[in-house]
Amino acid sequence: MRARSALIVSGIEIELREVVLRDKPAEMLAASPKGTVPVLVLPDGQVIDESWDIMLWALRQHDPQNWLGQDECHIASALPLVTENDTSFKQNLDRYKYPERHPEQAQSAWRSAGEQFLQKLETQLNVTPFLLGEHFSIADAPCSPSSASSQPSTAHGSPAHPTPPCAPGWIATHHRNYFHR
Ligand SMILES: N[C@@H](CCC(=O)N[C@@H](CS)C(=O)NCC(=O)O)C(=O)O
Repeated sequence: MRARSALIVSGIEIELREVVLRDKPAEMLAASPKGTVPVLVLPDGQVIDESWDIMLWALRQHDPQNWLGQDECHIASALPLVTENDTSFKQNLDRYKYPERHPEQAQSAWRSAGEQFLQKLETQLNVTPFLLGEHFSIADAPCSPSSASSQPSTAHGSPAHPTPPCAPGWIATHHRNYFHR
């Protein structure tokens, strides 16, 4: 979603091909044998197959909403947050959502571990409207969908908990950016 939202915001035209992950097309695997999406194939044959790299590629060409900020420092500040989002937070979220696959700890322990990251985001969002300041940036786009998906759901067999911290207005901004263009 983050790669797609950066491509949308940048206004770069692409041909979108949806794939079924359990039946990956040979053309996709030929372009990127690691077998994860997104995969961006450029007209000259160059392949970019990490969502963060696709974001940077798109926004470095056209960044009308200034997601990249004034200089490289903005990107450097975003990176630790995005990395934590993609590694320990996603792992804790997944384990919280599917506790039957991870019986080594109680579901509440996965939840508490994940909440530490949400609390970090919330603390920053109490200071500034977005993670790196006054404007939606390259840090917000990757982190807000994961935070939104951390809202507990009984669909996954999880008991209903009070909503974990995370500014709903901030999550809504991401959805506005992405869905209403
Ligand atoms: N670090 C990669 C992670 C990509 C990733 O894991 N994508 C998932 C879908 S969200 C995937 O393609 N999984 C492969 C599969 O389910 O077979 C990125 O951000 O581009």
